Amino acid sequence: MRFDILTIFPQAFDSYLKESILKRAQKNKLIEIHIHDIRDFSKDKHKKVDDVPFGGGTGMVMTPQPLYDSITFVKKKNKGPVIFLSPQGKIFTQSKAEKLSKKYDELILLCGRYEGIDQRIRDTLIDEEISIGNYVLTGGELPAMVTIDAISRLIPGVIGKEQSHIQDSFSKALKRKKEYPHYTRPKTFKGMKVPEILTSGHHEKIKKWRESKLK
Ligand code: 4FD
Repeated sequence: MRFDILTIFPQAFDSYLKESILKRAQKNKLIEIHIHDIRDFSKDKHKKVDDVPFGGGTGMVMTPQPLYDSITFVKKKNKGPVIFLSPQGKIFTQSKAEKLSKKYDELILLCGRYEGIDQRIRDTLIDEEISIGNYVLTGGELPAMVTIDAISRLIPGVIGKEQSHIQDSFSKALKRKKEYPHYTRPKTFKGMKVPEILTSGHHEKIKKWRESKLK
């Protein structure tokens, strides 16, 4: 999967995407992430990317020119849909992550800042608008990272096969959001014991116990 991210805050991605499992996935050529600074496309003498809203009101709006030019530039290399991360978008779910990961090899993610983007860009260049939840953030950068993470881990080889999404409690195969309690070594931690059944080796009994503990 190829992701192209459009942002005015490219450094925001350094922390997460250059570490963790997604770093290995990039090294192993399972995913490709290209980050573009919208400001680099501004034709304004001060590289401005925002302006006051016509009709008045509070806050700033991202101007169309840098958005138009940066999106048009990225579309030459990435043939996937342009997804705008916004609190007004359709809620992003596990099912949506699965659909996007199956349907596309390439995605363009547009991160907004300020109060939003000029409506003419929305009307002409945005294919989908996605929200990661009903809350407002200072930018679409965290939502873009959440989206990339959720989609990438569904690509075969990105996460270890023992944790593969096929047996993930949140996957469609299981069709439920339930999970049983997990324990690991040591058997006793600060006096708290691991349920004995789990260390008994009785696989059938363990299966039954886990089913009884689903939450
Ligand atoms: N819930 C989300 C996405 C972006 C965001 C922004 C309009 C504000 C929350 C467009 C207004 C983008 C989300 C940036 N906050 N803030 O997914």
